[in-house]
Formats: sequence, C-alpha cells, structure tokens
Amino acid sequence: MDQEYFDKLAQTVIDGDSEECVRLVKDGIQQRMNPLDAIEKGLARGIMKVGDDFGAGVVFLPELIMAADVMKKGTELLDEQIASSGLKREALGKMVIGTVKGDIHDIGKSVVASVLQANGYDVVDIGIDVEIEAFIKAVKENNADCLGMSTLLTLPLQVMGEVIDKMKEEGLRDRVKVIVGGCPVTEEFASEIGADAVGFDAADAVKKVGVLLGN
Ligand code: B1M
Repeated sequence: MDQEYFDKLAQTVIDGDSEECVRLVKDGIQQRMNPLDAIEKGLARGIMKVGDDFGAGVVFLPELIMAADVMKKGTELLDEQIASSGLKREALGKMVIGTVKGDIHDIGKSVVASVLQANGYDVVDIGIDVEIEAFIKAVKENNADCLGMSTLLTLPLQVMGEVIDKMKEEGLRDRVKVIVGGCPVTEEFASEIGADAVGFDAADAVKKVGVLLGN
C-alpha cells in the first residue's frame, strides 16, 4: 500500500470516521497489506496527532475518545489478521501481558500481545487496570516464562516496580522474565525497577522477548 493509503487511514482516526476506517482496512486486507504497517504507518499516526492536540488543549476528551474508538475498530480487524498470520507451531514460550493498575489504555498493549502471539508465543492477555495481585496470580496459574507490563501514563509507572517486588517476595523472579513498555517507559526506568527489558514497539518487544527466552 502506498503513503496516500496510510495518510487516508490516519485521517479517519483524526476525523472520528469509523465507517471509512473499517472500509479502508478491509480494502487493505483484501490487497494483502502488512497489518502492522496499517497500524504503525496509518492508525497510530492518526491517534498520535489527536493525542498531541489533546495534550496541547486543542482538542478535548470526547474527540480523543471518538478517535480512540475508530482506532480500536481498525486495530481489532487488523489484530485478527495478525493472529491468523501466525504459523501453527510449538509455542516459543508462555507470556502473560496486561496494562497496570490505574491505566485503561489498551490499544498498544493489545497490538503487542497479537504480534507476540503471531510470532509463536502463547500469550495470555489479562486486560487493563490490572491489580498487582492479579498479575502474580496470572503468572502462577499460567506457569508463565515471561511477564509483560504496559502503561502510557506517568503515575502508574511505579506499579510496575511494585509488581516486580511482589514477584521477588513470591519467589517468582528467578524463573520469570519481565518486559515493560509504553511511551513513558525508558531503559533507565526499566533498569531502576529491575525489569529485564523494555520494548519500544511491537516488533522490538518480539525481539527483546526472544533474547530473554533464548529463542
Ligand atoms: Co490517553 N493519554 N488518557 N486515552 N491517550 C495519553 C497516553 C497522553 C500522552 C495524551 C496526551 O496528553 N498527550 C496522556 C498521558 C499523559 C501522562 O501521563 N504522561 C493521556 C491521558 C492524560 C489520558 C487520561 C488521563 C485523560 C483524562 O481522562 N483526562 C485518560 C486515562 C485514564 C486512565 O487510564 N486512568 C486517557 C484516556 C484515553 C482514552 C480512553 C480516550 C484513549 C484510550 C483508548 C483505549 O486504549 N481503548 C486514549 C488514547 C487513545 C491516548 C493516546 C492519544 C494514544 C494511545 C494509543 O493508543 N497509541 C495517547 C497519546 C500518546 O501515546 N502519545 C494518550 C497507539 C498505540 C499503538 O501505541 O499505546 O504507545 P502505544 O503502544 C505502542 C508502544 O508504546 C509499545 O508498543 C505499542 C505498539 O507499537 N508498547 C509496548 C506499549 N505497551 C508495551 C508493552 C511492551 C512492549 C511495548 O511490553 C510488555
């Protein structure tokens, strides 16, 4: 697909036009475009523009919510596409992933979960606003090899460190790797809280998890 297509896709998010978004995404799927390109070169650029305008006080929460709904409709179709593109093979490892307590952003976390799944990991997505105890429970119940935590907000960042501390208390930290991600998460912060890696986007997360689990 060309730049004009990705620009149009970004514009549907900015305009809050879900009908046109779904039409364009279906069209792209039919033409066998790379679904991750549609997210990163198209939809994510649109939501970033709305997010920047929201941060600058140019647009307000209802417009941000509308834009996010359009983005979500588009990514849901693309996530299905990403998941079904994964080759059926023995799982490379078991992952639990979620957005930490205090944060309801789920688009980026879900994209990361789908891309990991498509790349051969068995992924259990435990959702958004996840309590510390719920992370621990999910890691234990699923016998996970790796825990992924996401946040886009600054305040809940500290929760990531609290989950890691709890994992230590429960004796889980020696055998379970931890990757963190989301726009406020830096390498420095990740090492401060004792995470094993930080993922900057979905492809980076796959690369880092691969290194952590020796794949
Ligand atoms: Co909110 N929001 N939002 N929001 N929102 C941001 C994050 C913000 C930067 C906007 C701004 O002010 N410019 C700002 C945060 C400021 C801060 O804390 N520093 C903000 C705010 C303030 C808020 C509210 C507090 C607003 C309010 O109520 N006053 C509120 C939060 C309430 C809460 O959570 N308790 C809120 C609400 C919302 C909506 C509900 C409207 C909606 C979310 C809808 C949804 O998820 N279902 C929303 C959106 C859409 C955004 C922006 C515009 C876009 C986020 C997004 O979906 N990006 C965002 C602006 C921004 O990020 N610059 C913003 C697209 C997605 C593909 O990228 O999520 O970054 P991203 O994920 C990437 C990477 O980060 C990485 O890979 C992903 C794929 O490439 N990644 C990982 C993410 N997690 C990872 C985990 C990994 C590895 C990589 O390993 C485990």
